[in-house]
Amino acid sequence: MYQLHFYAPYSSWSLRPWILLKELNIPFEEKQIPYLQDKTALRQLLAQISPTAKIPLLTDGDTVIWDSLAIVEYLAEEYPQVWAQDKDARAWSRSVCAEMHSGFEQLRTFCNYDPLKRFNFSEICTAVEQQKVLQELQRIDQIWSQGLSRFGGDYLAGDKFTAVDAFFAPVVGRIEIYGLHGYLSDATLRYQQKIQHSATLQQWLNKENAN
Ligand SMILES: N[C@@H](CCC(=O)N[C@@H](CS)C(=O)NCC(=O)O)C(=O)O
Repeated sequence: MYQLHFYAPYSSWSLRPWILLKELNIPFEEKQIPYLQDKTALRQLLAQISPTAKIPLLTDGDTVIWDSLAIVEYLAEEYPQVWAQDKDARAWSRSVCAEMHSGFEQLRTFCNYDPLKRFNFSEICTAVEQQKVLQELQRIDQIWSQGLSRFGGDYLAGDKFTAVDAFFAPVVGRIEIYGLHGYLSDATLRYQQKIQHSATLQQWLNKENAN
């Protein structure tokens, strides 16, 4: 059986494969790592598990897969429902997942993923920082609007939860944490609320720290 090594609810990168496995009902064993405040101790602990000293990490017998994008692609080999059935939707999904994986630096930097807290965006960010974040949020709104209208479902690539929804789940959280709802259009706000209040995401947020 797959084993997913992660820490919850503070690891945004771990949320991606975890929520995908849960939403798709793929059996796996949860190997939750204690989230240590001492960063050196945390890094030493992670180095024992992962070649990059980072999580998430998936094992499948002797096969070890690290990095959320590689994990998703590995799962897709056995479970084609990881990506949308429609070829065009799959191509779009892979493109925006890659864009998310390698970009959105401002959002990551200034809107740290601290999912159990709430912050006032205009108080914790300077005007310049806000502008940088909002530029990226505009792109998120554009991506989500495009997926919702083009593939015609409640999810980004159609009527089922797929990897592209998993990849944007941490952004759903960041919008909630920093109260950025007002910068979304109606359809994307509905999508953000649907994911934020889904039973699966709530299960993630309620995860006990393994400490
Ligand atoms: N690109 C990697 C990023 C993984 C990553 O940065 N994970 C963070 C947790 S959210 C981590 O393990 N940080 C530990 C550290 O940097 O010491 C992925 O997609 O899995």
